[in-house]
Amino acid sequence: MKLYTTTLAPNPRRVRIFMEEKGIEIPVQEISIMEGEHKQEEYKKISPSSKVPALELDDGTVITESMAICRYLELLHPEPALFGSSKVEQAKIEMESRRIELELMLPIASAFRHTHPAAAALENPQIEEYGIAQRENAINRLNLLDEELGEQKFIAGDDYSVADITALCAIDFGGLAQIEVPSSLVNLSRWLENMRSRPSSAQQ
Ligand SMILES: N[C@@H](CCC(=O)N[C@@H](CS)C(=O)NCC(=O)O)C(=O)O
Repeated sequence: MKLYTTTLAPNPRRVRIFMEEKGIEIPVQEISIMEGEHKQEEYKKISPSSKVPALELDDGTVITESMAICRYLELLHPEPALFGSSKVEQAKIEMESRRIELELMLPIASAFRHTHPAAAALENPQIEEYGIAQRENAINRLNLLDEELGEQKFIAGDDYSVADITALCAIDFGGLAQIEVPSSLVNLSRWLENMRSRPSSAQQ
């Protein structure tokens, strides 16, 4: 197997943290998005939509989409279960993962892509007004997350899961889009400190 990854990009980081939590080691190949390597023909043969990460299996099968890669790895290495064990846990983790992806990660990524000069090559045209509106959406979602984390230790309940990994990667990436967690959000700040204290968070 080989994992195509980009350091500092939030989606590949989700996979790398997931692997670290499970103690999985896979050879990696770095793809530079900033240098446009993901748009070159060689990488397009691996990932036709020019997105990173991608996991290439030994038989040549390629899995893209970070959550599809993580699900595949969970099937190969079921413990610790990061997509939940019981039926209800699995449903709750799926629910919260989708909410975090659509309502937090996407607005943060859009804010970055439409406001940061370094992302101009990724978004043509860059629409700053749209980016600023997405920043507001992300901040509103951080407030809601703070309320939710007043009721439970982790994003999807009592246990650490892939939903926490997605939220951490989204929030850490937010700095590039001028989205920071206000210190007044004490529940979210506590959760963030907890996440950043896990050795897996060193994966970039
Ligand atoms: N839904 C995909 C998103 C993949 C994605 O957008 N990756 C970014 C890096 S975080 C990328 O490849 N961007 C390059 C581009 O958009 O040109 C996933 O979860 O893997």
